[in-house]
Amino acid sequence: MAETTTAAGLPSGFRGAEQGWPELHRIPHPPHRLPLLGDVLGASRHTPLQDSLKFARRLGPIFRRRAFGREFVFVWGPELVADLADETRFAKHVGLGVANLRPVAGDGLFTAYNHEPNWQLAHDVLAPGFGREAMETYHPMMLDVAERLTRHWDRASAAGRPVDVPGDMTKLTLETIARTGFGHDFGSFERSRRHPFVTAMVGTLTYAQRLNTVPSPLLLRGAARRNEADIAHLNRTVDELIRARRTASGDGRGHLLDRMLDTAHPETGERLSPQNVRRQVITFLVAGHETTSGALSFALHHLSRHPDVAARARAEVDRVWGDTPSPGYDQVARLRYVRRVLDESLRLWPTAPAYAREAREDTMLAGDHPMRRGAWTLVLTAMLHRDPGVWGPDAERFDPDRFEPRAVRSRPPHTFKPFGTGARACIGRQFALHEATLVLGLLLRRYELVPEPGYRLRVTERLTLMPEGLRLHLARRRVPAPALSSTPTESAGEDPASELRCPVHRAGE
Ligand code: MNH
Repeated sequence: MAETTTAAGLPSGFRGAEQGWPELHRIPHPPHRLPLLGDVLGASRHTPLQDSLKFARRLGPIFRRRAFGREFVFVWGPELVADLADETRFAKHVGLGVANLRPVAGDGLFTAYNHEPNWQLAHDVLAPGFGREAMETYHPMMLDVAERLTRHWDRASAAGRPVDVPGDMTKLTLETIARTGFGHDFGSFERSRRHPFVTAMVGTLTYAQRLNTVPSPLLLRGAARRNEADIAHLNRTVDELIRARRTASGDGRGHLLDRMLDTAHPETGERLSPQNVRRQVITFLVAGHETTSGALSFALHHLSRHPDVAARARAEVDRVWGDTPSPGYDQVARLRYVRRVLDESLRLWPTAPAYAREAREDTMLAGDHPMRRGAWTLVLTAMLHRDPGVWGPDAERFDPDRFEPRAVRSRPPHTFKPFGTGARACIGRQFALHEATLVLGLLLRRYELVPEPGYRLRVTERLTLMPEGLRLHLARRRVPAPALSSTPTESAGEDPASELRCPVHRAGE
């Protein structure tokens, strides 16, 4: 599959802003610019996001940076972000990191261009696979994988060893998506070395990230060859998976792969091609695990640092779950406070920290910045989530109460966007939130989380964010006593107004 590339070898979405923003000169940029490299002072190629946050603080709600001889516009001011959420004038832009994944994921959901027919087809065929009914069938599989994690952590705590949080969360989320998506088991918790499939996947992700931060892909020729081999390995493995399911006839157990293979479009009767199914499988494996793993890891970090929050969350788990060994599907949604802990973690460190939007027509951004059709900008979610104008003077402080319903209602819309926006927002949102809430509940109920002395949060950036080197010590709790009375909890369940045609996207997004 040949991708269009520019002379510099960059994906075609990698266009500078000079052409698209007629009044670019009005957008501030950092003061010290180097002729060739651009705004590199105070910037490191390992931390592009965190550098952008520094620039954002200095330069305000819209700013630009120069890299590789091109200009890039960044936006995080709430009025600007809200305007960019207008789907009639703006749409997802496939560029930079997303475009770099095209060789791996092609026209799969995440990397498809808006005009590619396979996006709508795959969205319509797969959306029910992320609806409530499907989630209920994934729940016992998620529980199963989570129990492998707790067995692993029980051994560590018995031996007095700290646990490697990001490493173990990545094993957990990978096994969960492999199991619910394709009925597959990578054996992550049982192996001492990574599964070759995982190595290949991480390899392609790392390569895609490096393409963003290197002036010319020619500098990566050796890595490019390895990348080709990694992609070939991924394709081969997935094709085998698909073949195995095709021959195991009548084995439909409601995995995503079953749906992809068996479901025709509800209106047109069209089906996904085998080539496209392969791309969706790779897409879900890639998109479905690192972001959730990071979200869980940050949440565990915050919980270990805020014993008061952990105690409140734990009390909720004990109250809602009692001593049932296997909480049911509905008992996860009832963990309202645990869910707020997760939201607040995703506020401070949205693990997919930015998304790109482009103008569908010549337009004026927030009445102030003219954009030509096709011009695009990066929305810095991580900075939007720290705007004192929205979140108050203590915006940097971890406080789950910001997500109490009344507090949420008092904020303007489009101020919390960890899952992106509009038609191309995350299809796996409910999946991720259910999985993460379930796992946090199980872990809080079982362990006290003790930080490692002297650990200071450092955030590593691949395409996603992760707390680097986070280790926690665990103390086993006593098994919770049976609840004396089952007090009715805060009104649980789904918002009745969420009956939309698409089971994934709701009103208000
Ligand atoms: Mn997910 C799109 C964040 C979990 C599958 N996801 C997006 C976008 C964001 C995002 C942001 C929009 C990107 C863009 O506009 O370019 N996703 C997350 C986060 C988590 C997450 C923060 C966990 C926490 N995502 C998941 C899971 C799955 C998944 C789990 C699958 C099981 N995400 C996707 C897919 C898309 C997407 C597929 C692309 C949807 C589309 O364009 O139609």
